[in-house]
Amino acid sequence: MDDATPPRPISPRQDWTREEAETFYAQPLMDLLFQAQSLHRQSFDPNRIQMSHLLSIKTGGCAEDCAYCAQSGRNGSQLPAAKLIEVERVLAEARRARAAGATRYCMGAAWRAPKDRDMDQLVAMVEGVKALGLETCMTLGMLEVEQAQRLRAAGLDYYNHNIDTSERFYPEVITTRTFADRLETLARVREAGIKVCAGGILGMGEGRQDRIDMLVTLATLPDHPQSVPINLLMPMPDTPLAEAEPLDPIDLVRTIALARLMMPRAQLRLSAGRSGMSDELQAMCIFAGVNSIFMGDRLLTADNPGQDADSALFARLGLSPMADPA
Ligand code: SAM
Ligand code: DTB
Ligand code: SF4
Repeated sequence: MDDATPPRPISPRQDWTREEAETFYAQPLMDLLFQAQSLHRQSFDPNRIQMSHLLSIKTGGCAEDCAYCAQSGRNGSQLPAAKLIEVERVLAEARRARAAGATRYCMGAAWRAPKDRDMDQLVAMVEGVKALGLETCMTLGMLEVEQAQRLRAAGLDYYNHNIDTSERFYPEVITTRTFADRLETLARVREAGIKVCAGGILGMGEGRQDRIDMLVTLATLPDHPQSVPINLLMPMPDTPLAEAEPLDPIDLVRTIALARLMMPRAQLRLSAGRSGMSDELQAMCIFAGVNSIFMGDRLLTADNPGQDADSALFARLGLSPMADPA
């Protein structure tokens, strides 16, 4: 593509190539941001943010070796393994989250995969949260076909399962399961009729091409994921990535803008890492196409800005939550 003909995104498409994506990513930032924001406005109110709430329903002692994760039993982290929590605790938290303006409730477990003996309790959590009028989301690791079908029948709206990075870089981050395993679970989720939430982490030492390739993989799935979380690595003590070189924040913004251009209708969530970001950087991410965040002062094990900081951010930027707090 020559300089005289700026690339024109046509949406939504599933035939993205690496070269085309690279052309968008490498443009002058103002051009990239303008395109992303223009497309964003065709599908979303630019001043409204969807709020999700995250709860760890089973913490620590995970069998996988994800190099970024505080919950891996294989990393040096001291986090003790807990049991799956009681349904009532999940529902009490969900009521609080709803009152604070959340519209989606995400339940995360530090598992390689759920065991069949846990399914009744998981089903009860989905049914209970759904009955509160919240959208339901779970992230439990790999799923069998029957497990996906049971969760769907219980009312599960979304399943989060991240590809995390490019296929090339993936083995440098996780060795206990493959990129293909991840795609297989995503296919089972999609085929069960559950909406797909899939994204990744930036700032793990990957290169620009890895960030682009990750988005190309997501945007060339049989359907675009309905929800795409972009996490900025939160370096956790005693993990192999504890001392990772911080990402240039402009690369975070470029990646978000590219995700918005490639998956124009997806909910794009600025997930982990907001607690280390300035209001100005968050504002740029939102301008680039973010329209969803996690609210509350905790993610799974790590800190999140919390309600006071987010209310101040929203006031400074003139944003409002998708649902008004009760
Ligand atoms: N165990 C399940 C799994 O990995 O599929 C679900 C929970 S796992 C913690 C969900 C996602 O959180 C990971 O795929 C990763 O993208 C993100 N994540 C975990 N630790 C993180 C960290 N320290 N910084 C940023 N993102 C992180
Ligand atoms: C996602 O992509 N980010 C969330 C959610 N999916 C489950 C998790 C972020 C975890 C951050 C690190 C922690 O809390 O331990
Ligand atoms: Fe386990 Fe998920 Fe953490 Fe990987 S990211 S170690 S699968 S909890």
